[in-house]
Amino acid sequence: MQTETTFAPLVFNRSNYSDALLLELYEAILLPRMIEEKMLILLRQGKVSKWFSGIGQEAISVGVTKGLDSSDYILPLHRNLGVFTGRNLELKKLFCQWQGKKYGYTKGRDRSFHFGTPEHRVIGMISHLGAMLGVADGISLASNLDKDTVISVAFSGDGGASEGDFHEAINTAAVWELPVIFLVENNGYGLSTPSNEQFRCKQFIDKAIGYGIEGIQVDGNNILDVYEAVTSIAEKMRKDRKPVILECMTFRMRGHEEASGTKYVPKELFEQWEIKDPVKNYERFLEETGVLTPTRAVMLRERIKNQLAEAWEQTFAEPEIVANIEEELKDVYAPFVHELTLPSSGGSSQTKRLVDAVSDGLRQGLEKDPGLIIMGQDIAEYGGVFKVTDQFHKDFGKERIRNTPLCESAILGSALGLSIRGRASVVEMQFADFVTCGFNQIINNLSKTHYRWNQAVNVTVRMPSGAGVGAGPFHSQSNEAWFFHTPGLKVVYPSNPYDAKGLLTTSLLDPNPVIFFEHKYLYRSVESEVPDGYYNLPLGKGNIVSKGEDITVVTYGWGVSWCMEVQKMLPEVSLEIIDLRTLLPWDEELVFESVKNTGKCIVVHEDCLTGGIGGEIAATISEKCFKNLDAPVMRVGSLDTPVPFSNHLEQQFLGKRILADKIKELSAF
Ligand SMILES: Cc1ncc(C[n+]2csc(CCOP(=O)(O)OP(=O)(O)O)c2C)c(N)n1
Repeated sequence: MQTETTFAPLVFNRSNYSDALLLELYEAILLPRMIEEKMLILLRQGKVSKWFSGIGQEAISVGVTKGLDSSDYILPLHRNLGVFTGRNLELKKLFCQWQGKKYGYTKGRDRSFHFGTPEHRVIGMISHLGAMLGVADGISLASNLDKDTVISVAFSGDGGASEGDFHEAINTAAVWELPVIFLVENNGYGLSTPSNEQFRCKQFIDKAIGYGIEGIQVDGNNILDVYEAVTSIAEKMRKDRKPVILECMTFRMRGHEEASGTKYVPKELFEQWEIKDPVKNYERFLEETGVLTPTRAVMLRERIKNQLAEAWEQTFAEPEIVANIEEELKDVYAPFVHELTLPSSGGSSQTKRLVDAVSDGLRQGLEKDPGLIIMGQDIAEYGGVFKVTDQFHKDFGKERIRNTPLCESAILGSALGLSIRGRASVVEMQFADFVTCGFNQIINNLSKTHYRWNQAVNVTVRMPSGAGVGAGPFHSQSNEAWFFHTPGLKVVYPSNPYDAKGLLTTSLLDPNPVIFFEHKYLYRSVESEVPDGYYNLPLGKGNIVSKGEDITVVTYGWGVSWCMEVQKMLPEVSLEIIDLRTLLPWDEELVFESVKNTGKCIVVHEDCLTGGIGGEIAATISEKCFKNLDAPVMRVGSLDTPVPFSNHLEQQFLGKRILADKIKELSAF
């Protein structure tokens, strides 16, 4: 352990390592250095674009990768080339990735190290720092559930450690006793921001105390120190499953990225850290101990040089991507063939409330898939704030009905990690409003992962939403539009108990992230006949809940009840009420067909008017059904204010207030 950085040539402790191992480490650290040296030349020649250099920090990536088993997961960042080379990724494929070629890991869809390759157990980053730390939690949670010995290592920079995700992920791992090494590469800068403008603690291992876990600090430039630390932490962690913060002290010898320069870094720091260069020092040590002869060193460099030249030649020879819209759209979602299961004929059924139907669906989902995990705040003994999972922990155990700390982001990240390990999961937001605290995971991680690197994301996020219960601006929002706008998500919004159960059981099977809305007011106010046995319903299919001739009403959720009420109030107008059931993708065919017959259409939702999904639906109908329309497509939404608390204000807020008048107006056209 060390706390102060000393600027002297590195001293290596070879322990009882064999010559073969020492040489293996040498080859492993030389390769990323030589790739980077070549990158700098290619950059100057304008043959490659952006590059984040890890020169000076290679001992960390390489020491970690070599210190783990090949079955362990690594979640590296932008300076961790040595992880990718250490796990023997094909160089041509890696270079094609950087060049945006189709042969790369993301078919040109994402850049640099932004990809996962599960076969190598390397799960790369998204741009948003901190986002992968929670994913490591999920990966290691799967290890605990499967009772295997796989661990994970999640990288963070010292700058990225200021993100809330860092705190949430470590806190969750500490509470759940997950085998994750949270590795902080402390290189003193986050882009241009020095440590003293980033955090106040003296060192990151001090933070470990607050999380009740162990913190270990090493000289990150010394490959043998890193290797030793990782092997011993890993050995212990496979038995004693607790997370550890491993702080590696190091320095970035080049700019944040090659175009950004290094003016903000005092020159003497480069001189001091040059003395501690991880590659040169290790090479010197090996030569001094006779493990590496000069001839062997020259031969090795020559071999790598040729290998790189060949891989680059092949990369440049790869054709540029031919853009193809169909192919792009196809990969946004993981393929899913829905197998319709109808309620068994003659099976029993009961009148149930929506809350009971959701509960039923979840219960049967858990029975059907023994790998399925539910995570949420207060969902075990307490049963969840709406009692949807009441008593579940008794039947399925607390491992599967998992109380979570108040860490929305880490838990949604964990759900992605579980998916990577082949497990489906459900995350219950206590209220849909709180999803904002996990927004990044949904919008940037869950939704984009399949498109980027072909990983199925079987996560259902349950969202108790909506107004009508006098709960004010932060417990009443309709926020489906936030997700409707995000390719890669599916958005489901049932209006009644029968649909809620059938749509939920399908969502649990779907290998795509599903944002599943459950209206709080409807939980206990609507009832319908619900089969006791298992059944499911297709996503993406709407339902005509009331046939009519004069006006097509497109709605969902609570809006369905509003429209049914208005139909009773206005028997002179015949409404064809369509319950969309799934908002993304929405059932255009069903809607267009109805509009063709009625010639008039109104879109009704509880969400505020401006930017609500009604705008998109109305625009599409106007465009696609123009010839059939006898009037403009109209919309009803709620007031463009936050959802107010007082009952009087809330009633005024809700679009229901103007619905009958709008229908009369449309009818009069
Ligand atoms: C959430 C988020 N905010 C800002 C950025 C922009 N950004 C990219 S790298 C970086 C600095 C990161 O510093 P650090 O975590 O110390 O890692 P280092 O680059 O030093 O390895 C910043 C601010 C980002 N990628 N993600």
